[in-house]
Amino acid sequence: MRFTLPPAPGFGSDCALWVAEVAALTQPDRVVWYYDTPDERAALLAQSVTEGKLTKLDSDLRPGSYLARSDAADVARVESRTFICSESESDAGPTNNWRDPISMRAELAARFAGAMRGRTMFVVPFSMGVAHSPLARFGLQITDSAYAALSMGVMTRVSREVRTRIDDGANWVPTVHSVGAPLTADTADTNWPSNTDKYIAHFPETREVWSYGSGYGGNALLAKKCFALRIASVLGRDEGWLAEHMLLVRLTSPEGRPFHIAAAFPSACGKTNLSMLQPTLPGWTVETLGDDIVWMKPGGDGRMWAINPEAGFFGVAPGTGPGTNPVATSMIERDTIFTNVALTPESDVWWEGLSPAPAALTDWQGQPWQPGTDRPAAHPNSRFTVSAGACPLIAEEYFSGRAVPLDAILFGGRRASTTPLAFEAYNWDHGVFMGATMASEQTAAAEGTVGRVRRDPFAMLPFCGYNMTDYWEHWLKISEQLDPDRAPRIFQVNWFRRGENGDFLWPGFGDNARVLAWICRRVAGYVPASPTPIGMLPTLDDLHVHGLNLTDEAQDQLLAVNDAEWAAETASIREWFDGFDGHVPPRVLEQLEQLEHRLAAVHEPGATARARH
Ligand code: OXD
Ligand code: MN
Repeated sequence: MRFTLPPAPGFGSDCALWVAEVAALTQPDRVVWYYDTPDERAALLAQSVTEGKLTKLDSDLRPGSYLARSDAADVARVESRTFICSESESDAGPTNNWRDPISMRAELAARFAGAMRGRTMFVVPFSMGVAHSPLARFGLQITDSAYAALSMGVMTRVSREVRTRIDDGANWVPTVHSVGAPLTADTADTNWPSNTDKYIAHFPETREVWSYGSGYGGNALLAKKCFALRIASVLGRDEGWLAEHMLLVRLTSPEGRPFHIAAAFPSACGKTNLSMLQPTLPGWTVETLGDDIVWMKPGGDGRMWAINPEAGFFGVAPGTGPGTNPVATSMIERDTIFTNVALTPESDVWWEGLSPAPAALTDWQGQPWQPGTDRPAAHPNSRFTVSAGACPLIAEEYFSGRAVPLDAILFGGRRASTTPLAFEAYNWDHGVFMGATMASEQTAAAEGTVGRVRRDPFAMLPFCGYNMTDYWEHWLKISEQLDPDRAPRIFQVNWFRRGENGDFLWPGFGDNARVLAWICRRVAGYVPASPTPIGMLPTLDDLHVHGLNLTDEAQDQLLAVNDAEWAAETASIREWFDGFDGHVPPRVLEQLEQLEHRLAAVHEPGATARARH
């Protein structure tokens, strides 16, 4: 028998009809609308504990908190099974896995047919952004995973009001998720049902997401990467705004001036830590607005206005501890869902970097673990899921939904060499070039070889829902709606440069405030910067590093622009641009030429390091 996916409902159409069509295809035992009210949440948590899908943690040590353990083969985003099914292949571009929408619909229909048998189908109406904010967007997630429904209740604003607004004709994005593990009379359920066959499929023209086979993070919480980045980037292209993989913070200077900074770093490169930083510089304060996604839009005043469309944090647990992120550590003391961390004998959680290892643990796979065991107790991509409202530094905009005006945009990644601690772009186009050529060592957030350097433009390589070079063009074009004197200034940062012995040269964490303060002072026009071939650099004095006891090597290397490294970098950028078959926007190519020219000019007789710009 041949099955078909229900047609996309289209903006403003009847959601109940579409829900019925999805149910007819997937054949769940029951359909439940889930509004995440306190009663519904308590009941679903209790049921998940009874079914063995969640472990309740000790109520005194970690009140209101739970542990989930995933299948060992379902622990990260699966980029190789993430598809952009645009009508034309060139709209997906060379950095995405393209699939023809008609054949993908047929392939998915065969997978989704009967996929929810024996299970409950939850229908979760959610808003990205506070529901009445002009930048908010609505969606529906259908899922057969209680864990996904509960997590959506934390990560987005789930409510009956959203359903009413949808029923009244508001636009909404349809998303469907199945773990792909139907139950029959002779199949027993597992604690983490999933399927080795996985599909994370996006249909940009019809704004749909269909996800099959995985229950983990961005594969399953479809409001996050699938909607708020991949589909939203397409909406932004068509409507004149940007959906970005960025954190958002407000720094207030000792004089009381607020600065809003958005920063794009690849997954697991410290966005959560930076968004909750505790400045070591006296007088500066930080408020947290978001740690993963920013939607931004030029306002009529020529400034760029930004919101965090999410309502919670899905943060990487390992490495989060009182020394690295005391704010997050206290934020997850209660009411948190942990996934793939270790369990203590007292029924609390533990992971590498939280505290000295306890004498005995149960590891993320449920096996006994002691210090000295040759595998980590917590999976490197283990996570906490917690409401943003629990963050002690959360900004008022989390409640009001107001947008904030951006003063600076940062691009960064993990680079052991080449990229100095901080520098500023000469202008918007140069900043777009910096974003487009970002590179970082790969982390455990996605499948793949950890540590390999890959280009990750705008930290959006896995998340841009359309052709990467069209996306760069869109970034260039959007500046036409900005006032050059009020547009956010663009910077590049790298906390991860290493010395000869492999140690990090920069202390990072709270001391990153020294770099952010320099950025704010640049925006305010209080400090000069030195033009170099790669951009405008601070001096160590400008970064107020006294008292940090930096080694001689760190003082020498943190801000160094090394000729041989940059020769290799420009050659590698050129080679990478060649892979785009002549589609790199001329204004981006021009930036590469200018960079090469500035690097060459430094060696011309009588040249100064002064840059051409
Ligand atoms: C995330 C990611 O979960 O980027 O935020 O992988
Ligand atoms: Mn992310």
